[in-house]
Amino acid sequence: MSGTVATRRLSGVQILVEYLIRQGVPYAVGIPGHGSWSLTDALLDRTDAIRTLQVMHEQSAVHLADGYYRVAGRPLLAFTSIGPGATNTVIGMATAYVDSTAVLLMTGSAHTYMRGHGVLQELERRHVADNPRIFEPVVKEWWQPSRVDELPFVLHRAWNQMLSGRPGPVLLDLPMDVQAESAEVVLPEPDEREARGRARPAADDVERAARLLRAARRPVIVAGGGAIGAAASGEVTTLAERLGAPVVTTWMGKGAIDETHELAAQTIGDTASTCGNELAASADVVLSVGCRFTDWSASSYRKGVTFAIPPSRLIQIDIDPREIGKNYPVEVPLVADAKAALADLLAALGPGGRGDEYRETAYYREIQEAAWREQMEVKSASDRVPMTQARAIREVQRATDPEAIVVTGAGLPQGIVKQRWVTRAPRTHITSGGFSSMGFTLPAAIGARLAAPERQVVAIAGDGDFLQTMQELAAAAMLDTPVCVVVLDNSGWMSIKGGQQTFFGRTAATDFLKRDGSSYSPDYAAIGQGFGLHAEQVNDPADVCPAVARALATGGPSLVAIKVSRDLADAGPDKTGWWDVPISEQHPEQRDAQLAGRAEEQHL
Ligand SMILES: Cc1ncc(C[n+]2csc(CCOP(=O)(O)OP(=O)(O)O)c2C)c(N)n1
Ligand SMILES: [Mg+2]
Repeated sequence: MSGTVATRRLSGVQILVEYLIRQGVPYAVGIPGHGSWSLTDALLDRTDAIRTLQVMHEQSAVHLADGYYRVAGRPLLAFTSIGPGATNTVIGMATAYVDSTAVLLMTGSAHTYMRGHGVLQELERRHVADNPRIFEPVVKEWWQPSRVDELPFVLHRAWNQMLSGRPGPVLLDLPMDVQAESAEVVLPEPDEREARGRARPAADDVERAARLLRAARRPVIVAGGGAIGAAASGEVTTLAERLGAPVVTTWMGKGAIDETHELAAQTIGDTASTCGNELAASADVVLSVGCRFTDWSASSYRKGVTFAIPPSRLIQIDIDPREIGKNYPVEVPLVADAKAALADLLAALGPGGRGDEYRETAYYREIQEAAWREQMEVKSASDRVPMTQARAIREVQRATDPEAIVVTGAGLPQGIVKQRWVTRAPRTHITSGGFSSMGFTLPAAIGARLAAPERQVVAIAGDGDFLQTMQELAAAAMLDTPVCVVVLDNSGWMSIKGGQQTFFGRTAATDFLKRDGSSYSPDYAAIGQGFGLHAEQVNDPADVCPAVARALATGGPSLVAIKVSRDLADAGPDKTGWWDVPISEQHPEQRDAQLAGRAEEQHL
């Protein structure tokens, strides 16, 4: 073969652009600056194959790419200039890193021959061209090539690193001269470099797991983000039916099973479901599929609240060995791709009986009787005005198709949607789960819609979340991306206020107040209109569904602002678990409660 491979003379950024086109990347999203002039210039020559999208803040470029990946399972390029544009993306990369989603970020970097001299916007006092070290804890790997001819190698390494094993964001910090200079190169053939294949678990461990599951009387499957990332929802559901086991989900795992399935036992953790927690805590065997057992999902490890491991015996599937045994002792570790591990487990269990035989067990009746729905009705059916967020999202969902995508960021809406939105399919519940970033909702929703142009996309943001990236209404307007932004306006950071009240008995700096002490809210409908969107204000629960339906029917970007309750008792999701928040001696009552719970935690 040698001597027959075609070389091409390409600039650094042309190599990048041509490589992205070979990988089928449809969009490059970011804000140009002198640090990435060469890139935006090179993109101009390939508008036939890759489109440049503008956002109004670099954080949003990464959230948008992240939202796209969460829906499509394929990455985009996010790009920035050098310096502040680059550092603006850190929260986006951290969000992607914590939730194991793939984003390729290119930041501009000082010319190699001028590194350290103090190029405009260079960070150089501790190390020349030092931007990437800011990103070190939030990327799987980063590169700062010094020569153009390094780029083909760097790109196929970056691509595989981003997408193989446990996915994650990667950073290419590209010096301006390396962007501009040309070299004779061979572009990597994606096929020849692709790290295809699914890592399988050890066969003897699969046998042990199957034996444990066969003997289990109260098995529970815990589906995390890994189940969705590995496209293992079908296997999760089949295994649940084979075992008669309920499936509970974490934030990232919501959608791993159709939540109307009779074995779907809802979410687990502190703002989740009572049925999910009760079943998981009383399981004899817990099978976890790609979940980290965070404090939020595991009720800070307090025994018997969400889990009791031991005495429950844990079979843990994870692609990343560092998650195995991290928070609970493991009886059977299965270091593997979730889909492959579940397929092997199903094969080891052998053929079952009838598909719905599980319906005859007492355990099944218990799963069906778990009294959660009635409790949810209290807030979800409430007629009060200003309405509960629970009612608001019920009405929003009434206006949408079953396969609609819902997107949330931090705040009460994130917990409410986790607890009450009925998710029917994987990759339709998109949230900044592990890092729980505010400001995620709107830009990620734009990315979600670009990934699924045939789906309805509803971005449900708290006013605080929305106010962090609302400038992306401009991006939605310019792209004419039909996302429906629902702003739940309670004049404050109510989730934080609620926590203050619970844990400290008083609140501070969480209400949006005018100097006279009255509540402050911008006019969100006017803001939407100001950006050129169809926008409405809604105050009555009965008006929410028609307003959202009208907004979706416009076929363009839209905004529905909803006044929601500021009353802490009914503002947010029901607390269903336990969360360990350290409390000072100044609040003895709350501190005693915390210490009592802490004494029962199992992680030590
Ligand atoms: C970027 C960022 N800053 C701060 C926080 C801490 N935080 C979590 S929720 C929240 C308030 C969210 O307010 P809002 O979006 O209005 O929702 P609400 O709880 O009021 O319904 C804050 C400040 C965070 N998660 N992310
Ligand atoms: Mg709020």
